[in-house]
Amino acid sequence: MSTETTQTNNEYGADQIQILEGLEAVRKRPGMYIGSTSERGLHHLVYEIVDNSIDEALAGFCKNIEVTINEDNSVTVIDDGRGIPVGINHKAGIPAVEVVFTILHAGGKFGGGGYKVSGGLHGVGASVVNALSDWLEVIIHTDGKKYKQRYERGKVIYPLKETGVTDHTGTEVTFKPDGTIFTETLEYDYNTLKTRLREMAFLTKGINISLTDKREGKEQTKSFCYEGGIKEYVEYLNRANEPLYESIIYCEGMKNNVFVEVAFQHNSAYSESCYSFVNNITTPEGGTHLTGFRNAMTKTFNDYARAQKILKEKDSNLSGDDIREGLTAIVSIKIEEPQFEGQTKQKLGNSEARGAVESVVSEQLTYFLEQNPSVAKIICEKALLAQRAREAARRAKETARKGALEAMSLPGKLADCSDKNPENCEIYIVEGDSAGGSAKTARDRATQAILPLRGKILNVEKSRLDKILGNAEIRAMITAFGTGISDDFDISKLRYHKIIIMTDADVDGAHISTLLLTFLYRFMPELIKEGYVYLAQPPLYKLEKNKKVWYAYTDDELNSILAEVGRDGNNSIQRYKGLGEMDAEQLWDTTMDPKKRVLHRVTINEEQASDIDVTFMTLMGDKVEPRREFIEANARYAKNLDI
Ligand code: TTJ
Repeated sequence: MSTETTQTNNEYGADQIQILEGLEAVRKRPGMYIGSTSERGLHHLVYEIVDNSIDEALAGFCKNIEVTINEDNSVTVIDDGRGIPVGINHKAGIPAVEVVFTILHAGGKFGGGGYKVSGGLHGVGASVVNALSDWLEVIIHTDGKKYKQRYERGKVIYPLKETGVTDHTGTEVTFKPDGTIFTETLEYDYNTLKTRLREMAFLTKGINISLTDKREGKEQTKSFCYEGGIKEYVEYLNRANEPLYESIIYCEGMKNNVFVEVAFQHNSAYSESCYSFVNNITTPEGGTHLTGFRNAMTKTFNDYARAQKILKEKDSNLSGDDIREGLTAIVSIKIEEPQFEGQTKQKLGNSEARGAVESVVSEQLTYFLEQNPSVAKIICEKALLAQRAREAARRAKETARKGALEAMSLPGKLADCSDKNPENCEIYIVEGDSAGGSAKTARDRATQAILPLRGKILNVEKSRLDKILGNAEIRAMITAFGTGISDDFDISKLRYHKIIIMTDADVDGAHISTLLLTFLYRFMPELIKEGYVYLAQPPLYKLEKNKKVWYAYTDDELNSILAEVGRDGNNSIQRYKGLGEMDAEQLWDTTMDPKKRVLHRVTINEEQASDIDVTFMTLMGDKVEPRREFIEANARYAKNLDI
């Protein structure tokens, strides 16, 4: 305890001690309050502050929120709410705004009225941001006057002061994260903030949220406002697909003190994309609210299909999976005291949420189906087809399993490696037989296995399970990897710790890579999450001069090599159009030799899971135009796949 905190020279000295001890605890163990001090924690500071303005919007008093990344990587958040109260809080004996920024867990609880519904990772609020900032300044416009206060590392620099007059109300907070706490990075990422702020705008209908980057060379701005809220979110997620029907089905209601909002629409694809939120926080592991939604969907559609004789007496019930085939849904609830469970605290535990969602959705969906029989029929028929395909798939899987057990055979086209320790082993998935042949000649037989694939591989976004499991190329991959898929997946059986996708460095190659990644993402996501999947990078150019050879992997690289060796008539530049143009030795030198090659590990950022679904749906969906635009804009998918 430092000396200054024990000097009690004014009437609220005792409170001051408590305050500083509280914030000191935050500085000692920042991870406990914001999850981490990495880039992720740094960004959470912004969300914590913005959450306060969102609360004000939910209370009905704030329409606009402006977020600015300043040149020094400090961040400013401005809203047009009522302004944080500046009057003395009688319990603490200091202005309420000072309570908000200096007392742990004080956020939103004072002053009565509307309850605090939104909340950051742990709902800890503004005082934690203050404690972890080099400095923080708050400006309040209220009752015709302007007020200001500054803090450094959580400590008050001067008492709240009046600084002038104003003709509007609102709150403005600027903070600079503390470099002694955030040791990894202090640089804000525009796209990370953009993704989360867009999500917040979808989840709070009608709110206008803008993001502006003022850093030199990065100047840009974007604003989000969705009058339709989560209905528009579903439309956005489904934008690259063919919806099965026009309407986006929407249910909303209050039950057991839980506010429930659900929006969904089916598309012609086969996977389910369902995102759930509690108080605007994503719950990647679902929980009671999602269970309630699923129960309501299964029960309501089965009841309807029975009543309408779409399901005959002899037919078995539609399963939840059948009804959710091709479903894009958002389930968003607001609840007073959310209980999060599970290892990562990402799963909602409150039992009252299950009943609330189930009852709101059952009631309103039943009504919707009665009013919209043609939509109801389309969904039921899709579910019936799914049910039949699922039965066929079960049979296909059974035979596949038997086949694998009986023969224990690896695919014929696989050139396996001799080392049997998966940690040492890698498998190259190679596009085309001719490149596959060169790769087989070039490889290190001890540790490198080659699996050539012929032509385009199946688009799993557009095929049902029975067809997918019947596809020869996909079966070859499954058996070669050794892990099984979906529910049977067992990562401990993985035979190679590097799965390397090697395709031509052109648009077709990029498309094939994407098809392969889509398959892995849908059926073996753990392989990507655990970092076992890589993209090889073949060179784009070969440059020869005076019997010397250089390879360039990008246009920039070619230019810098040319700058070095001189641009003259003795250069011969070859533009590789495909892997097939390289002989075995060149392929080894440029793309396979572990000492020289360039590999890109494919990763998924959990927070961007919904964006990744969109990425795959964009690439694999029915509409050609978004796909072409996407491929052109992201030649190596650097944007969302974060390679
Ligand atoms: C609380 O109840 C009385 C009227 O004002 C309410 C309030 O605190 N509103 C409010 C807080 N609006 N905006 C904020 C806020 C904005 C930022 C950017 C940061 C913080 C900590 C609070």
